[in-house]
This record gives sequence, structure tokens and C-alpha cells, in this order.
Amino acid sequence: MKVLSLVAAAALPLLASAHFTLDYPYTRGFDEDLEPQFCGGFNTPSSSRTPYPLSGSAPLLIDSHHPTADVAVLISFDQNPTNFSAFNQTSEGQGYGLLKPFGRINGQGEFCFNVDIASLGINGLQNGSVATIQVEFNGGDGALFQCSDIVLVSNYSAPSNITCSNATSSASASSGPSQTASGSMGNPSQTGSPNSGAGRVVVGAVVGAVAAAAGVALAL
Ligand SMILES: [Cu+2]
Repeated sequence: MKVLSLVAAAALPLLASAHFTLDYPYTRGFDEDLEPQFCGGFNTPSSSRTPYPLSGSAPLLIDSHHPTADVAVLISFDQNPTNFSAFNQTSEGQGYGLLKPFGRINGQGEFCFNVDIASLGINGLQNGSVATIQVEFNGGDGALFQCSDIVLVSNYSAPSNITCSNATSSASASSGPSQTASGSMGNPSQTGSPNSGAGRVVVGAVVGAVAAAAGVALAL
């Protein structure tokens, strides 16, 4: 008994300090001590970029180690963005907004967001254009960052094991205590996106995630 409780006590600070991870598209690098820094402290683009849909709904997965957090997704179309201003204006001077506005997530574990890069209306994007996604996450201990370097590909779909729809199906509830939500609570820009069909899917997924979370709580 005593040994078990010691193990449990030791595990808590580890979980708290892990903050969050960016699991897809793949992170540039993760060091929990550097995570408060721009791009999580990794200042060089990955040598191999993750292929990512040029247009259409695309999944973005994080793993949260905080009970609640505010999450936003930024994107830069520079080859090597070095500051935040590269995440709201192209090198040609076109301004744009967040890829996903700030929204609150509740519960620890995996969360999936649907994003659509084409919805930003960036001029000149094409097959092979590069971009860097930066996730900003605040679980109460300050703003944290993770970056992923991607290459935009026409008619590309993420690997089938990395989709928000799969993760929000009832089958995912049996995979363990981690839960999955699509989009974010109270995310007004999603409903205003040109693709209203995707907006409806997001709303349904949030409801499903809440139901899944409730099921997990009952099971525990
Ligand atoms: Cu943290």
C-alpha cells in the first residue's frame, strides 16, 4: 500500500509538467522545459515536413495534461518563421486570422481539432507550398507552444488513423480514458466558415465527446 501511494504521488508532478504535446501534424520537437518559448524552443524547421491537406478539413491532434486549457492554432506560410508576426501576415503582406481561434477544452488526454487551411483565403497557395503550424496552449501555467512544419498537398488526406471522425466514434470510448473533442467549445468562426457542412460535423463531434467523457466518468 505504501509503495503504491508513493508511486502515485511521484507520478502527479510528471503529468503536470508535461503540459501538452502536439501529436499530429508531427511536432518539430518537444522539451517541456522549453515549451513556454516560441515554437516550444525549437527554432529550426524540421528537415522533413509532414504532408497536410492544402484544402478541406484536416485533423490536428494534441494531448493535454491539464484538466482545462485554452487552445488556439496559428499558421505561417514562411519557409522559416522566426516570430509571431509571421503567423498573421504573409511575406507578401496579406493579413489573416488564426487557423483555429482560442477555445476551451475540458479534460485531459487527446483532443482533435478540424482545421481548413483554405478557409483562410491565402493568395497563391498551391501543391507543395510550405507552412508552419504553431499551437498555443494555456492550461493555467502560462502560454505554451509547439510547432509543426508541413507541406501542403492537393487532394491529400491524413493517415486514416488520425481523423477526428474516427476519434469521436463510440469505438474510441473503449480505447481508454483519453477522450477526444473536435473543434472547441463556443468557437464562433467555425460556424461562419464557408464550409457549413464541416461546421455541423464539428458541433456533433463536440456533443459526442461530451457524451464519451461522461461515459468514461461513469466507468471510473
Ligand atoms: Cu503545464
